[in-house]
Amino acid sequence: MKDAILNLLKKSECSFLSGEEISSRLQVSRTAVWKHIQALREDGYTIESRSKVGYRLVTVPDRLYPGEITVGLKTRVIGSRIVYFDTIGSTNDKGKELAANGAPEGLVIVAEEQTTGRGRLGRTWSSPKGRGIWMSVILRPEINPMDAPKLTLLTAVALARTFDSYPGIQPGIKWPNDVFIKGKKIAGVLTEMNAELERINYVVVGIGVNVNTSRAELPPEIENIATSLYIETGKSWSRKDFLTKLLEELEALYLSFKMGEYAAVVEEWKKYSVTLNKKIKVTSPGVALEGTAVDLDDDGALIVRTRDGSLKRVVAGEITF
Ligand code: BT5
Repeated sequence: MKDAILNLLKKSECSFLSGEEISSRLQVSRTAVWKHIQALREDGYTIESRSKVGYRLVTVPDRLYPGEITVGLKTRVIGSRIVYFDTIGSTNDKGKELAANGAPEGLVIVAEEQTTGRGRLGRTWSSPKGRGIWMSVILRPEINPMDAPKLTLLTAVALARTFDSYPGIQPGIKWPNDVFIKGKKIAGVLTEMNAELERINYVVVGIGVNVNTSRAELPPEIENIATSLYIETGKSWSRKDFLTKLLEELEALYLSFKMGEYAAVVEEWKKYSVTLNKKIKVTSPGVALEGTAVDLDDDGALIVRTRDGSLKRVVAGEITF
């Protein structure tokens, strides 16, 4: 009901809508309308009220409320349900909990702030309140668990496409999961899954994007290696618009992936890559090698030419330049 009232106020744009009209259109009492208006105000909406005239929506808060996101969202699967938290430990942990309890594919968990945001291998992910997009998506692809890393690359491409739509922003993807702008990390992906030997139960794709974080808000340990859209452009951007575009790109890529069209994703990944043709060091469980990143194969594995000229295939791990 709260969302229905909000939508009516949005539709009437700057003009006043009487309490009587709202109550008759939505078949609720005037008192109920008033209570929901109060609740919307508590959520941060500025609603002007004039006696005998009615209510008028003045400003919308900078929040990632599901009602705000779904209104203009053109997806079928990704974001078909959005679960919102003001503050949470980690959206990936919540995603795993909900997925284990049967949450459907496409459910998105989004939070204004994470208190224990995670990167890979137990690293921390800084997630200050209201400054970025800290979200997770539940997927249930019918693929071999060995193919799950492809989802990380696919998500990185969705992120790169989204950044690409911002004026003057040229995103680069560092294998496997980082998005960089001018040599600094602006977004990361953490893919976690629950699987049996040959079957995936669920995948939780966690995405962190620095949108409006200022330099002063970056923790000292990352201030020289991280950036945000705000730092790069000198102005704030709508997190809602970024999230909407990202969910749409993610859905387009995921649906074509499910149809078996992964080669095009790999090609696009290569186009955005800042890893290929660079001298790199790779560390992954049980592997440590140096060489030149020469290609990404059709499965999304990195092909590295080592000093002796041999080609090595790396499916997961960490690279440094
Ligand atoms: C990642 O790990 O890049 C994956 C980040 C995924 C974060 C999302 S937010 C929503 C969801 N819920 C979670 O709990 N996590 C996911 P990795 O490649 O391991 O990089 C981690 C490293 O990036 C850290 O050790 C820092 O050096 C750096 N870092 C931390 N916070 C950052 C930030 N906000 N922006 C840029 N770099 C950051």
